Amino acid sequence: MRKKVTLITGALGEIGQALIEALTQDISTRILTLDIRDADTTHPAVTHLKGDILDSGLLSRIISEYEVEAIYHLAALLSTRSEFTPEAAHKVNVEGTLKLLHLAADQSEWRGQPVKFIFPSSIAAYGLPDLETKAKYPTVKEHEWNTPGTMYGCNKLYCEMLGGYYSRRYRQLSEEHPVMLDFRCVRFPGLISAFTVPSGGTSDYGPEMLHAAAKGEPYACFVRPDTAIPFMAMPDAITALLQLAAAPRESLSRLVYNVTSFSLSAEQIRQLTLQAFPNTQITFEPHLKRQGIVDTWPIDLDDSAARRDWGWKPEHDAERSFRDYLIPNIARRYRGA
Ligand code: AKB
Repeated sequence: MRKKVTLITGALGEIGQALIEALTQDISTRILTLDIRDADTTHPAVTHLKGDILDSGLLSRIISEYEVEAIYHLAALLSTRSEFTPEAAHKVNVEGTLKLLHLAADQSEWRGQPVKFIFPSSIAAYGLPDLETKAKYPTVKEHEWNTPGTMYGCNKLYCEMLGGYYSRRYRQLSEEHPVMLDFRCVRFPGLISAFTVPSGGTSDYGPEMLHAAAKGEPYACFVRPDTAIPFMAMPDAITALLQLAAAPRESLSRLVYNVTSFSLSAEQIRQLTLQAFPNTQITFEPHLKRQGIVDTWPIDLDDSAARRDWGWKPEHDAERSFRDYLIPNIARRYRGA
């Protein structure tokens, strides 16, 4: 008999580490993690596989040994990194997702029950043409401005569509299960964790500023002070993934949902950081390419569909994120540094 598992790809990334911690609170959930890196420590409920999502042999071995009930497909190259190597990004972000969608469809057929496929997308799926338009349309709905300017944004938007395509293609497993592949997606804003530092993203200036300040290091922010995009503290991001995964299928009116918590300019993040770490030197040295990317991302997201359909509501607004979650945990992490 194959062991029943929830599969997490890209499991050692920022979202993955926080998600594993949340999922292992329920000891009945067996988790299979996949990442190109070795895991330092593993929980008894977690089996880690080191490998590439593009390795078809590895994916076949997974299917032969495990019955995959749900997939959190987190593996991706983020926006800045994807601009250095766009074709490699396309391979990982699109071909990797396609392979996982196939695996999920296959597993669903075998089980006679849809596999849940939870996919984090991003504000990078939006592309506003210029700063005037960004200011004129500060809050965007899911169907608006779907003209991404980066390879990563194109990859995310296309994979959302692939998720929709495979859900429709394999529709109607039985009367009881009207869809075969249960694809569900959230578009995240920039995420900020107190415990990990992101790499390769373009919203990274927020978390980088805070972590540098807590370490007592100077920080040169790579975007202008007036640059504003939405953000979210990591615990809320994990809540969003888990709530969306748990929502009854019939309550979902769409496959892709915006979720957000608060929007801040880089200067506002600087001020909040200085309140906690007053001796930090934070300067602005905008990087042409990275600034160009963030300028195409919206100031805010309209997440009313998620609020209505599955009760989404972030616990942390900007004040609470900094006061209760980010500052105390980051300060503790680097105490003595
Ligand atoms: C990135 O900056 O690439 C990510 C994202 C906004 O999806 N953090």
